[in-house]
Amino acid sequence: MAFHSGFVSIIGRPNAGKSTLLNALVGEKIAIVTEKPQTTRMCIQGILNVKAQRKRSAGQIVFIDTPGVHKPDSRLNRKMMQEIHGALESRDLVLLLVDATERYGPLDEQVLELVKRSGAPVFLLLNKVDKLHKEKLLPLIGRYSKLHPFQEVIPISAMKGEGLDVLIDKIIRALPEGPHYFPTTKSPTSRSGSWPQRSYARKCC
Ligand SMILES: Nc1nc2c(ncn2[C@@H]2O[C@H](COP(=O)(O)OP(=O)(O)OP(=O)(O)O)[C@@H](O)[C@H]2O)c(=O)[nH]1
Ligand SMILES: [Mg+2]
Repeated sequence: MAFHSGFVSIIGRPNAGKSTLLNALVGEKIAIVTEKPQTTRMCIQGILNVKAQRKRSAGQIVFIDTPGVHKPDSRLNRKMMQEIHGALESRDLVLLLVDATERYGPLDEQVLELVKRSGAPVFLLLNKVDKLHKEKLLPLIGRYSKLHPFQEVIPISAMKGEGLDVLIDKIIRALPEGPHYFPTTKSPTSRSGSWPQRSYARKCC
């Protein structure tokens, strides 16, 4: 069976839950998570090796966690925005993460513009659905779907691990056939869930 692989950037405004998602996907605490916005200051890579399952190919996903998109009004902020631009250039797929419990605002607009300009295929992830009243989810998906022809719109809870099996499955299907970008020599991390994999992390950019 074919092997699918590629680079997947996680983009969103500060505090959307990008680093929480990266940690949950690779099963390790490789990125700092706090309530304080703009915690992540440079790109961090997490590598996830996925085994073949039923009709899905095996693959390797290189996730890139980025700083939250913000106004580049200081030297550090400009450097952080450069990291985001870099992560958008060298990717096969973008995961645009929004906090589903927050109002869609100018910062989200700014993130979407960046993603649109990159021309990348985009999955929209509605995060923190564990805090959202269930009846609000469908209208929210409807509203977001009108903003851009997202390849997928997937509700998740990065904190509780909800929706991540579906997400990984769809990412593998969306990625092109490709090589192992990184060796798979590390021992498997223990993680509950139905997608056996080996993962490890490194800094990027
Ligand atoms: N309830 C809930 N909280 C979440 C979820 N995902 C993240 N959080 C919380 O949201 C806050 C921000 O999470 P981070 O992962 O640091 O967010 P980030 O997007 O990486 O933030 P920056 O690096 O500052 O851009 C933390 O308090 C997380 O615990 C989720 O699915 N549900
Ligand atoms: Mg972060």
